[in-house]
Amino acid sequence: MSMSPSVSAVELESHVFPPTVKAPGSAKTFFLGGAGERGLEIEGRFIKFTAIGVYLEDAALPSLAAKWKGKTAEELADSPYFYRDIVSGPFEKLTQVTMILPLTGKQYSEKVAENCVAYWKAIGTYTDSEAKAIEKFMEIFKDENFPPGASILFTQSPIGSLVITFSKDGSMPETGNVVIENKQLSEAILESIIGKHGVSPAAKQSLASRISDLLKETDNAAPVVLKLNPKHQYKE
Ligand code: HCC
Repeated sequence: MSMSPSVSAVELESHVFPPTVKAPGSAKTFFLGGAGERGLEIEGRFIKFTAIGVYLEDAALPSLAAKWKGKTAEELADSPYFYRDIVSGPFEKLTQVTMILPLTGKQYSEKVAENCVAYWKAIGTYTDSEAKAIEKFMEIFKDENFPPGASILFTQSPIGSLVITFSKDGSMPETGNVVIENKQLSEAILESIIGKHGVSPAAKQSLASRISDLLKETDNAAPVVLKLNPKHQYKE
């Protein structure tokens, strides 16, 4: 039996991220792990451009519990490995980026591309295949326009497919617009938001405090059941 954890909605700049959603391109239900704004300091003022919600498949909680149950929000927030485990954990993620200010597809995708490429160069994994995936990514956004309230949705599977969906009014479409099969890109997009140099410290803080609380409610990890290869089983 799978039950969604009991989570609350988060409201940011009049956009409401509901507690649970059905993600485009996935049959699963996701709960709101955390949400926060992404802003830029412009002429000494912090301007909020987007509101970002990070949703996780229900199975994320038992998976994260093994290492992180019992830690305070502060301990989670201080651990880069916690965010790494969210980005690369064996469960689906849904990242929703909702416009507070209008952005063109070109503006948005250039910023994301810049951060992904910087991340890959830093960890030494920028190859031809990533360059191609980023090129395809920019192409998808080239003619798009995102007025306030519009959303970009990334459904990220653990095997590495990235489903990209556009929503003009913040509602959740049933199906995605395009799929890019590139695990590195799928992970780098979320990494660029909540990773070490993530663009949304507010989303990171929200994830740490909500997940710290949610893990208190998880059952202790199920015992590991070993499956023996019959060839190797002991027989009298
Ligand atoms: C990223 C980088 C940026 C954003 C993201 C993930 C983002 C972009 C905002 O979600 C933005 C703000 C001002 C601009 C262009 C883009 O939300 O001029 O890795």
